[in-house]
Amino acid sequence: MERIFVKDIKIEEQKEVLVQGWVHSIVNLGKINFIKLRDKSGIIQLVVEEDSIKGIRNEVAIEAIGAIVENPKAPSGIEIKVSELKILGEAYYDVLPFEINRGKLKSKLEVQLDHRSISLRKPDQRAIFKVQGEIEDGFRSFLKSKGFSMIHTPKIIDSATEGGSEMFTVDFYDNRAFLAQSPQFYKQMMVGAGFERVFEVGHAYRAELHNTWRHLSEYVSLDVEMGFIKDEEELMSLEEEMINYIFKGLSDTCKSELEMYNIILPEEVKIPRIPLKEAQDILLEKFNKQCPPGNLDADGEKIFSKYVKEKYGSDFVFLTEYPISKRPMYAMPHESKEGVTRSFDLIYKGLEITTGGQRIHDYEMLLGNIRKFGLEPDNFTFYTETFKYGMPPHGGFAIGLERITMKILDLDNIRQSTLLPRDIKRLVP
Ligand code: AMO
Repeated sequence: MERIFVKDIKIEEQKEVLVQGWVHSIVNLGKINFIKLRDKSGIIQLVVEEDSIKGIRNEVAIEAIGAIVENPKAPSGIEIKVSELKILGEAYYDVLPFEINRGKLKSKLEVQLDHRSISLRKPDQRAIFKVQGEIEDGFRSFLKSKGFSMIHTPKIIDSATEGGSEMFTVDFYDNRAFLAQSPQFYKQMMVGAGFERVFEVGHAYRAELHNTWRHLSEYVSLDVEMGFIKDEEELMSLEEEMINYIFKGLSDTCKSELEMYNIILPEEVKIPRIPLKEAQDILLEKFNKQCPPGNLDADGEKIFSKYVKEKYGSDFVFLTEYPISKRPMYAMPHESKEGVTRSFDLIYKGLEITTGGQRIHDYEMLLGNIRKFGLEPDNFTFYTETFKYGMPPHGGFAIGLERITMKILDLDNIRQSTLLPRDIKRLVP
C-alpha cells in the first residue's frame, strides 16, 4: 500500500490508508487509545487498541494502516481505526526539551534554536518556512517573467564590496580571502556581460558585532540588477510590482500558514517615495526625534513607518536620495541635487528590508569615485574592467529574505525566520 499524506485523506475516497509520521500526543484510555499522528502536512487521530500501543510515546516515528471512519468528535472530523501499527524510529529521550504538542512554544528562543530540529516539528514553526519558500518562489518567477536570468556568483572573494569592516576572513590556500557581503560587484558585471537583467538568491555574510533582533551573520540575499534603466524610479516601480506579485502568491498558496499568524495581506500595495531628508525633518518636527546624519536609526525607522501607515495607509515606504557619504562608491550621485545619490531603502513595518539604487556606469567616473572614497582603483580592476567596454546605465536592489519573512508574519526576532541562524553567539546546530 502506498503512503498517503494526512492532508490528502478524504473520507469519500479512501477506505483503508497507510500513514507515516510522528506521535504528536497519546490519550490512553485502557482498551481504546487515541494517538494523534503528525506528518509534514497535518495531524490525524488514530484509534488504537490496547495491545498495539506498547512502546509508543510522544515523538516516536510510526506507521499505521487502518480504515477511515467519520467521527465528528475527532479534530479533523475523520479518524483512522488502526489494524496495524509499527514503530519506524524509536525515541531515546528522558524528557523532551520543550512541549511541542500544545499551544505556543513557551521556552526561550535560544533554547528552541539549540534544539532546532525539535522546535521545527511544531507545525506553526515550519509554517514560517513554507511562507519563506513561497516568497523566494515569487521572487524568482516574477523576475523570470520580466526577462531576468538567474545567476550564482562566488561567495569566497578577494575584496570588500560594501566596505571593509563587516567581512569574515577565510584561509584560501596560501592567501587570505573573504566571505561575500553581497553579490554587488558580480551582479553588475553580469549586466555588463550581456545578460542585462539578472537575479540571484544566495547567502551573504556580515560580521555583525552586535546581537540584535534584526541582524544575522549569514542571511539570504534576494538580489536584482537591471541594465538600460532610466533611473532609480524604475527600480522602485519594479520592486513595488514584485511585492504585489509575492503577496498575491502568498494569499493563494499560504492561506492556512498566514491564518496561523493572523495575517491578512493587503490586496494592493502602493508605496510612497519620500526623500530621506524630508523623513528626518518630519521625525524632528513632529516627533522630536533626532536622527543620525544621513540615515534613520532603528527607532527612527519604526516611528516613521507608523507615521506613513497613518498618513498613507501603507506598511511600506521608500526612502530616497541617501547622501553620497552614506552610500558605497558605486552609488550614482544625483546630477541635479547636491550631495545625494540615486539610491533608496525600503522600510517595511518599521524595518529596512531593501537597499538599492542606480549605479555609476561610466568607467572614468567610477575610477574617480573609487579614489574619492580613499580606495585604490588597482584593487578593483576585476570589477572595473567591465566598465571599460560600454557599460549601460543600470541599477538594482537586494531584499533580505529573513527580514521580509519576519515582517510579513509579524515575528519579533529574525532568528525565528531563519532555519539555522548564525550570529555572534551561534555557530551550532
Ligand atoms: P545592504 O547592505 O543594505 O545593501 O543589504 C541589503 C538588505 O539585506 C538585508 N541585510 C541583512 N539581513 C539580516 N542580517 C544582516 N546582517 C543584514 N544585512 C543586510 C537587509 C538589507 O536591506 N549591495 C546592496 C544592495 C543593492 O544596492 O543592490 C546591499 O547589500 O534586508
